[in-house]
Amino acid sequence: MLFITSNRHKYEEAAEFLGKYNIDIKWKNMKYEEIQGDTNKEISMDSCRKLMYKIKEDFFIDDTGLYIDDLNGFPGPYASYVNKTLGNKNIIRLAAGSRAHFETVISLFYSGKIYQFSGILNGTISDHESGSMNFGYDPVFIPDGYDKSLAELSISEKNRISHRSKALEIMVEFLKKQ
Ligand code: ITT
Ligand code: NA
Repeated sequence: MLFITSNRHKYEEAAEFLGKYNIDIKWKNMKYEEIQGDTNKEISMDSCRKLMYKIKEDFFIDDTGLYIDDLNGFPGPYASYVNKTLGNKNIIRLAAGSRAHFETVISLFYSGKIYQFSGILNGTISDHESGSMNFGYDPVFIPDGYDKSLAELSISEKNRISHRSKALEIMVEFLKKQ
């Protein structure tokens, strides 16, 4: 199965998680245009449709958003752009202490059809950056039940609780039934 992403961290997390189920994935980085949209689900569906005409084998993609309550859900599906432009220092300045959640939507192209699976992780925006796992917003996101940021967790620790692993787990359940 191919995982199409430009993001090395996403691939590493998915490979660790799916490895436990003996599902082997191959990383493929393909350029494609992402539409603007209100939800990760619709953006992901559109991207998946574009890619399925180019790729003849089964594949999946991962679209992840960060929704910050005090900012009315911003940056939501614009997480990638905002991470590059504002960065974590400004996220702290704007939203330290706010409730927030990540949502991952996986779109799977399997035997000619598209299936979507999603997972959510709730937490709080920290007032400082911490941790050495430098993936996106992880240094400023404190997951519920923890007193440290996601960037202080190893890949396998993050995979026990994350938005991405929850979505992947539902995909695994689906694949088991096929
Ligand atoms: P793709 O090629 O897979 O689309 P991307 O990096 O552009 O890779 P997204 O469009 O899903 O990914 O953008 C989401 C952004 O949110 C991403 O660039 C990261 O900065 C951040 N992000 C995604 N997942 C995250 C996670 O688990 N922890 C922290 N930040 C995350
Ligand atoms: Na993207």
